[in-house]
Amino acid sequence: MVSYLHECSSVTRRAPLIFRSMSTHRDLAAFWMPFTANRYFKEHPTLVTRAEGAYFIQADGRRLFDCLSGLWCTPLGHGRPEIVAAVRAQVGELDFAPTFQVGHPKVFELAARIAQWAPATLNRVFFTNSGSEAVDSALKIAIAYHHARGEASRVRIIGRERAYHGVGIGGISVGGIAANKRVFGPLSAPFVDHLPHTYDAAQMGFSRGQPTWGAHLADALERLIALHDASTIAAVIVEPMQGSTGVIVPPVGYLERLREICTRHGILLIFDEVITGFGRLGSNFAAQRLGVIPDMIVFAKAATNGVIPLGGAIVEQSIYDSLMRGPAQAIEFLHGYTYSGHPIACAAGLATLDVLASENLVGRAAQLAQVLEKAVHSLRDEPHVSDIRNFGLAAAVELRAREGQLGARGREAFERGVEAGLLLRFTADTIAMAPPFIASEEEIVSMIESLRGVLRRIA
Ligand code: PXG
Repeated sequence: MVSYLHECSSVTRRAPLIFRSMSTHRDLAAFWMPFTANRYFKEHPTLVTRAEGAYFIQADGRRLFDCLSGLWCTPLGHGRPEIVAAVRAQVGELDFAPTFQVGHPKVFELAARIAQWAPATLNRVFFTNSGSEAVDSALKIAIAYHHARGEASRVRIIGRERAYHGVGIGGISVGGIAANKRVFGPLSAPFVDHLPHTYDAAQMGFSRGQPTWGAHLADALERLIALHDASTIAAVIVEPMQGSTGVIVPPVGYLERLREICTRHGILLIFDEVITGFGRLGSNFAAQRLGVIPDMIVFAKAATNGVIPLGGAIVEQSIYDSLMRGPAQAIEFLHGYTYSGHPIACAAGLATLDVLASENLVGRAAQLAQVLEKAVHSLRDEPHVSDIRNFGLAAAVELRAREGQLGARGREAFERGVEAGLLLRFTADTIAMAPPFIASEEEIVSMIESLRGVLRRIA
């Protein structure tokens, strides 16, 4: 997700990796690809044309194991029949309905079901179409909440270094990946500040699960409060586990301490669970796994198994209640999207939650997490490996960058991975993995063994 990585690689290809269904590169010209080195890709395209279960399939029939569940969004695998059927039925029955001043049954049903998945105190759901919109919505809810309570001075939001909260203006402002912010600095919200990130290779290198060092880093929040005064701070937003920046796992006690400080100062705590929500850590949300309950949870991605875009914010009831004031005919919160609670996305969401529950796939993720942990740490002595991190069914293998060529080794691993039947995700020189919950234990082990082969083959 770090955009700079795509600009700095000068790896030369050893072999063509892909089929070319397009007759000329010109056919690839019109699509401006997101977070991608467009010129490089269009010279060396990697295309997939089908997917089933835990695999993408290329036009020549080659299968690629889906090591990151799409972009962290397809934990039930591709082509899940229950979701396909639900979407098909919905498109025939009610293809669109507004949710401004009108409702349709599935949007209420899905909100109630998501509330059941969340910690008990979080039971009001605002829908969006993406994680970025969900983050911006949550920030607006936080500010509106304080405003409604007569604390309109609370407008500052605290994010964290290395955070990824999407690409909306709010998300960019509280995000902490410098390269993503650089050009857009002038658009940044004026009242933000950032906690330090929690990664320290010397203290926590090769930790299994949560590092034991680093809880004290939460005390930086006290310093920001001392600097800005609590009366100016609306919320703190953090990913419980930072995904995009390379699986940075929260130190034991760190989030607990953030929670305690926020509560003491009347500051809302928002967990951005776009990656960790719906089972990735072997629990419904990271909040339950870690036993730290925020005031809002932001979600997206796996909520519909990636089939139809849907995101949202799950909100503590008292926050919702505090905004339900003024004349009953007046709109309480001036915010929403044309497609908030789109019926087809809701149908996909309901089917996804049904499958997750009926097959206890969250429990399965917890079980597979142990297999992944054991397997991934066996790569420790392989070439180029500088750190390995894991939490739940997610792991990252960090490679040493080549001198003066940040990202080049990561890209080469990606390309060698395709040759070895893996669709890997690389961010600079870090490989992130978050396999589908429906993968077998053998497939997890074999993904790591294939990666071992890749590491031995790259320069
Ligand atoms: N918050 C978090 C924590 C995310 O990880 C977003 C917000 C934004 O969501 P949308 O739906 O607007 O993209 C994200 C997205 C990767 C990768 O490879 C991660 C994301 C997106 C694409 C790739 O780690 N995270």
